[in-house]
Amino acid sequence: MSLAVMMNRFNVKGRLVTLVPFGSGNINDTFLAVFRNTFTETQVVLQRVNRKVFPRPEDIMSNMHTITQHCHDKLERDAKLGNDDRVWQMPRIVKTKDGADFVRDDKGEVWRVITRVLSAHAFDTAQSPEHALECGSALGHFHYLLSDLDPASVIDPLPGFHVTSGYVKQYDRVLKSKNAQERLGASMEARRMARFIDERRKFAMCMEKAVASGELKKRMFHGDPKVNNIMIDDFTGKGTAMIDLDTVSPGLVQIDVGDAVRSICNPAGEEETNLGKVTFDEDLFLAFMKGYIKEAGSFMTEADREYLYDAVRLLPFELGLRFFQDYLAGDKYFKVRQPGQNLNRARVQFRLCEAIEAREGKIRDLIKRL
Ligand code: GN1
Ligand code: MG
Repeated sequence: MSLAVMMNRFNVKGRLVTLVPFGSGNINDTFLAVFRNTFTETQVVLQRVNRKVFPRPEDIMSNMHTITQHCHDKLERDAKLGNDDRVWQMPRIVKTKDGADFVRDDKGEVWRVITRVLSAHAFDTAQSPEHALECGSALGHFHYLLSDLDPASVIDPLPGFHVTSGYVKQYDRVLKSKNAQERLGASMEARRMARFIDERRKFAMCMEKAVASGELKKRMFHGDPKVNNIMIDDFTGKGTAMIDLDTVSPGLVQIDVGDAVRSICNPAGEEETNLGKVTFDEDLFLAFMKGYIKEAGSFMTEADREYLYDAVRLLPFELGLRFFQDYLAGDKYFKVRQPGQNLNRARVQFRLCEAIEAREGKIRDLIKRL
């Protein structure tokens, strides 16, 4: 079935005028579709959901209904109280012409359509401290909107997601394979990275320990709040939406902060091949955190703040570990365009992690003064 035929199974008004690859996700395949009729234009996003990563599409779609409805209701209440200084937008599910949330094609692939947030853009890297501040505000606002959603009302879309100990176990399993041993044997860089991981095994458990001891409580988190999932309003320059809602589920808000920071405070981006350009930008960090705390400060406890540094250090480590493990396993999870891409992505994250470790005192200080 062609892409256009698939697209036309969904209920969008007008005639399909264009359908092109869109965005830079590592998991799903994404396309932008533009429909027009005499008087209006509608833009939607068509996605083939990665079945290996999300084997139960009905769960992610049902979660999306729950999440968007909850946020919508809260926004309406806030508007009545006059608490809505930011125009917030959310993607919405576009049903099929038969009223379903998604289509399974003859090959078993899962397709869904969501609306595009208009007059707004996301960027692959932070553009300025002002942009970083708006990213922080958007994430904080998103956490605020979801802070009173009962975590039991969503289904865990990806069991084990951001459970660092699970990634370490998976890495240890892969390490024993012939493929991994060959790749390690062939590259000094890969062996250096294996040592980097070994030196941080204890630290890798920090957030899980804090949850187990009751110090930290899971709320709702986004799961993937990297810079290109944060939409900025074209007209006001304000953060206006969080997109890519498939991983929104019970989790630690600190994990989201760590994930957003590793993506925003490294101006070189995730795909940089010149490691010398990978740095931790303190100005971007301070701006991001200011925006975040302004929106989320009201529900954060002392302990919540105490663990921010650990999360900021952990997330580049965890993502580097996930990329490295996937490289050793033969690129089974993250899409690659060339061999060695996952190894390079891991190098970038580990370099960022080192840059953060070298600034521990300063980062902790900045957080205290917020
Ligand atoms: C994946 O597909 P994308 O780019 O939205 C991954 C995130 C990583 C990110 C790194 C479900 O997200 O956890 O941080 O790549 N998503 C999943 O670019 O594993
Ligand atoms: Mg994603």
